[in-house]
Amino acid sequence: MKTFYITTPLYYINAKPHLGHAYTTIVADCLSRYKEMQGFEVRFLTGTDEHGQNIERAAAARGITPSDLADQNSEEFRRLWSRYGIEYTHFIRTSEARHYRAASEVFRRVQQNGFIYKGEYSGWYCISDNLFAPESELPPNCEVCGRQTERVTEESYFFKLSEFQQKLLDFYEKTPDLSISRTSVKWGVPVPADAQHVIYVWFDALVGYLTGIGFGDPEDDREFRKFWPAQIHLVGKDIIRFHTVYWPAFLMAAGLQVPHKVFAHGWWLKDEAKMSKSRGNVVDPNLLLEHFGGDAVRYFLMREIPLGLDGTFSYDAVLQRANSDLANDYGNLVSRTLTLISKNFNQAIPYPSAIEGRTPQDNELEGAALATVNVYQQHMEELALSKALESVWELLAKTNRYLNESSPWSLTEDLAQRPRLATILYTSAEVIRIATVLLAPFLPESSKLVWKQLGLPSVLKSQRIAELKWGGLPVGGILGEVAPVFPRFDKKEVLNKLLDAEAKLSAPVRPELTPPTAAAATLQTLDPERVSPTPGASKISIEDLGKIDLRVGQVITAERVKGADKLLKLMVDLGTETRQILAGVARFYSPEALVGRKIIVVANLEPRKLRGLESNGMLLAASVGEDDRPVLAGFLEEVPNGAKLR
Ligand code: ME8
Repeated sequence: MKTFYITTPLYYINAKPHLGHAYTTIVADCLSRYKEMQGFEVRFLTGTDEHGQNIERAAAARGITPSDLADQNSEEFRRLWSRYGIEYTHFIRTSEARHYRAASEVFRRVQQNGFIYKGEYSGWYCISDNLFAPESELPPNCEVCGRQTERVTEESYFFKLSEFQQKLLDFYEKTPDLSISRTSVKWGVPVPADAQHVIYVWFDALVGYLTGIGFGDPEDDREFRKFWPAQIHLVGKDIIRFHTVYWPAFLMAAGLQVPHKVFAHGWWLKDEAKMSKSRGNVVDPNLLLEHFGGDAVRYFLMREIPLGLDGTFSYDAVLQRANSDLANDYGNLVSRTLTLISKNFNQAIPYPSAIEGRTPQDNELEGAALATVNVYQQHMEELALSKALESVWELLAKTNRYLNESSPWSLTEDLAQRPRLATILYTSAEVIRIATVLLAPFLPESSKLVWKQLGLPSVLKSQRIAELKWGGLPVGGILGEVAPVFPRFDKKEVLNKLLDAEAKLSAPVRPELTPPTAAAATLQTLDPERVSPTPGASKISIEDLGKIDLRVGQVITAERVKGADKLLKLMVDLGTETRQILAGVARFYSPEALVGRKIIVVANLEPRKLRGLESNGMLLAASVGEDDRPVLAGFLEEVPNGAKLR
């Protein structure tokens, strides 16, 4: 049997899944279901990327361990996939023991082959995207998320990316070598024979595509040998470079085959920006599911934008698709055809005579159905999923027109018209059967319901698309119970409900990066002997405000204070001087998480001694939740150290 292996990115678990993650995974599910219906033996891998500084910070900010955060959020992903009918065959978590084994093994092979050396890395790094930025004097903004990068200087292992220049494209002719280990992070796969270092999170995560299907399993790596290299790594366009530059080079260096194809799709936008947790403009896929059902959302996502382009999300557009395409075009065709058969032929599929009561229109529709099967397959092979759906909808529209023109409901009383009536209804029901097979990869739940109503005993998933022929609907077959499959939504009512639910949902945020909403947080000064701001305290004059000297600082070093589990001792660069400040954040931020970070400092506070150490200033942070978790205030744009806030 031919094999097909498809992967989605392994998603970061520093936050819950949003619609963007659901999108990629649904595309992969549709493709894998399609390939299965083409007779392939399919492996479909998804999973979670759990290491790195970003996750360490997110966990610290919540006061839990990275591994607890990973457990919670990885489960959220799995639960969501099952609610959307996503049938992956493999799920890999990069914190699993089998993955540590595989990632170390690939690292070791690359090292043995002479492509790794030890040096010192000093450069700008985005901890959110785990991306190195080009060298420059001032910290550049990350090209993916736009946030300011941080200076990182540490001993590191390097991967000789330059060695693959010839094998890869011209465009990275001058690419410098790539730092592939970190010493400032602990949460990760240790470098073989040098536990001071952990493997760079992208090296680690990409190997997940191998681990998931058994690479490095000493007992049994048959799956790996059978399914690698993957046919498609499906990703968003944000992570093309990792998949098309680093990944093939890592694989070549380890002596492994490179994937056949990396396909990058576009982004869902909201308010004209990429939907992303850190921007706080995400749509909750669980909320959509509760209001529309999984299939309607799947259909909307696959149909609304061509794979590869960006698209703007709106509830209105989902409603429009659900009501007009699903309820009207498909649902209505099914219900009027099957109801007429039920009423007039005692629930049995009628016999379409080849001679009596046959018209050219019947032949034309039959031809259109078979042509659609071909066109649909061509589009699917090119990953043009929305076009494949369009082709099915053209067929449904033709069939609705055919019914309107041949008007079977006006023939029911005339016995002489029985053969004509039988032919019309058979033709329409047979188109429904063919369309339903084509729609099965997209609408796994509702297509099964239609299949049952057609009275077909076979398993829909085991139908072979390429073998679809006219006449598969058995004459005399008894229909199942006919009932509406797709609800029609009252636009106003659903929109109101959605907006209500959205308002109630205090969207979970990447705690270390996104400021919480005003309602949930007040600003606090991170004084270790903190006096909480009193709500409703009396107003102050502008002159009073002017007395507070607020400045931008950057944490240069951070360390724990012995015997004080809440305190961190920070050295903060204020532009013109470096200050020692003690901050009561140790339960929520690790020292590593703060180094390099821009903060806001109350600079003219009287110095005080705490635990025998001088503290010369205070940090500003939001205070969140019942445990008053501090979330440090910061800036999305670049600001020089020492800049005054007014
Ligand atoms: O990048 N529109 O994980 P991640 C469409 N862990 N798709 C979107 C999207 C949007 N607005 N936002 C996210 C990582 N996605 C790494 C991957 S792979 C070995 C490691 C989808 O959680 C899209 O597939 O940031 C994008 O590439 C992916 O989520 C990024 O997920």
